[in-house]
Amino acid sequence: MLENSMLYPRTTVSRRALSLDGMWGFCLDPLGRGEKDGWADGIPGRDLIPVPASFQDFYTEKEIREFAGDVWYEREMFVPEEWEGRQVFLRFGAATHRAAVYVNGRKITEHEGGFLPFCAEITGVVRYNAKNQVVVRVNNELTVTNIPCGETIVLPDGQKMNKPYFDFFNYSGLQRSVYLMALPKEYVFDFDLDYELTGQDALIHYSVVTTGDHEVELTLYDEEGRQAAASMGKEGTMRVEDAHLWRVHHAYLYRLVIRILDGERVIDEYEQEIGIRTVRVEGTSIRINGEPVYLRGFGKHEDSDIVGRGFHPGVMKRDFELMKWIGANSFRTAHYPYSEEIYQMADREGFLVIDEVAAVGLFESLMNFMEASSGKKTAFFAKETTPILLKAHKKALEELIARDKNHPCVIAWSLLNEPETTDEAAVPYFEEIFELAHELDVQKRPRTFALIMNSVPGTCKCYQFSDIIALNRYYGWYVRGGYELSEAEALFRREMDAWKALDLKKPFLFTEYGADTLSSEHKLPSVMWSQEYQDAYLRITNEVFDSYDFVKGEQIWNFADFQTTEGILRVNGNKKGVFTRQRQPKDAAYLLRKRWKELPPDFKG
Ligand code: BDP
Repeated sequence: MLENSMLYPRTTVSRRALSLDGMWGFCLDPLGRGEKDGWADGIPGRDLIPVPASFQDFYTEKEIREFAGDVWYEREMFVPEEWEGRQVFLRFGAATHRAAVYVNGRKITEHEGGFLPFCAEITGVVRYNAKNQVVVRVNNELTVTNIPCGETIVLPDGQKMNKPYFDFFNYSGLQRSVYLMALPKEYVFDFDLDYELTGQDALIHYSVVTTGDHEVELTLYDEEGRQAAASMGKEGTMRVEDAHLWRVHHAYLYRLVIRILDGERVIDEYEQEIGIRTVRVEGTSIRINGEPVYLRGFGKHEDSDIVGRGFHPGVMKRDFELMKWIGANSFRTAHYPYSEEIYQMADREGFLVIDEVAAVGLFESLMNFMEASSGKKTAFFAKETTPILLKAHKKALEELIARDKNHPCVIAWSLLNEPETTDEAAVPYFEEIFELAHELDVQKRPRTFALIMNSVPGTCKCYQFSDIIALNRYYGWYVRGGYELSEAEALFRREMDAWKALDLKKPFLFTEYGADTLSSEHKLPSVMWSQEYQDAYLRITNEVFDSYDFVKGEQIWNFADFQTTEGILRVNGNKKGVFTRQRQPKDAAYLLRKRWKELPPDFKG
């Protein structure tokens, strides 16, 4: 079990949550001397930057944008007098990729892994009714022992540089919200929910973990605020009569209130919106509430101008509006867990989310998107350091499932993106990761991972672990692009025929396909990189999808253009977006809109 509760910070009758978002003091530590030089007591310089945000794109200096190493943040926080006697916590939505936190000069916690929240208790360290100082050291160096994988090299001039094994810019810093929280001593730590539909009613099987022994009460309210069910005890079942189900694009959210009681007195109260729905894979179907669904949507990124990977509610809102406009019903949180607010919005909007842990770059290459299509193999999991990586991966998975398990939008866990699977060494690694996901999820949601181009029948040793087979395929882009498109189609069909011959009786999903397209380029007849080519590519690809009954979804790469490491294959970023980075449509958006609006929701059953 995790040391700290992963529940989202909320203010209720018994809890307080104060946002520490805003301007923080900031400085780089190129010599890595901050610790020795006492920066835990206060950082040098007076530069201010916003939190949440990636630090990279504010500055005009290349050395800052590309900086690899420690950066330091600092701010004051006022702890109210009336919080004395409660438990006080600091909570970071994320610190990318690792952090050490100091309060009033004392180190209170460290955390590894850049895309999941962590808390630290600071009750014994803070001064009440007074200002307190928070200092955070954030390190953004990439390694092969933590996810996402990459390396950090030293250039001849002594500067460090990150070399990601993945195709997105290594944005970092305090990219999500920070909260100061007060909780009662005895509080709701965690809860699990599982659903069963019986006729018109629904059963909610639940268990609650608290930090004490007092009685627990659950009450469920419908959208009109009427009580829909209630129960006493830390474990049990609630029956919801005439249940409103959470459905794709028609979300119905109940409000679950969990109270710890001492007689009449409320010791703690926590609440969360929940949706009643089931998720099952049956044969080649993905079923929500027993009904088959064909997924259409995107692989996304948290990525936008100026704030980089920083959470921005305006960008989130625009993205959901565009996804609704185009007729999407789902997305994958490629290639890391997103900000919690995005899942809350998906719950509300009725989107299906494939929730991905940050296990990307588990294929040794700075251009795996190119090299895997040439058949390159790297025996990534045969490294001496693999056990350390596995440990970090498992910890991230545990944090991910604890954080996201009660979101109705989360219908599957994606446990890796494009790992090396051609070497036997991958097998025991996969076994552990896939088992852990099942163990931690009471709903036993389907597990998947995205297969890289060289992972095909005959070479891939790991697809059997997946409940849904997810393919990332680029026939017509990395493989036989341009005038060779017809050959690309033939090769694509040859691979699909090989999968068909295996008769796996599992749903297949395209978690990536796409073509880089510059919004500035039009060319008739089409050439690669033009908008016309993106359309031509999609027409062929869609025909292949529609020729195989077991293909139950398509999530195009990518929702929007996004920032990557610079290089000869990237024009100021990856341009496979259906929308530009500024969230305006390319021509392909209209083609997809037509298709996705026309396809029946349960296409191919
Ligand atoms: C795949 C990766 C994705 C890349 C994409 C591409 O999963 O992160 O951005 O291909 O090359 O290799 O566009």
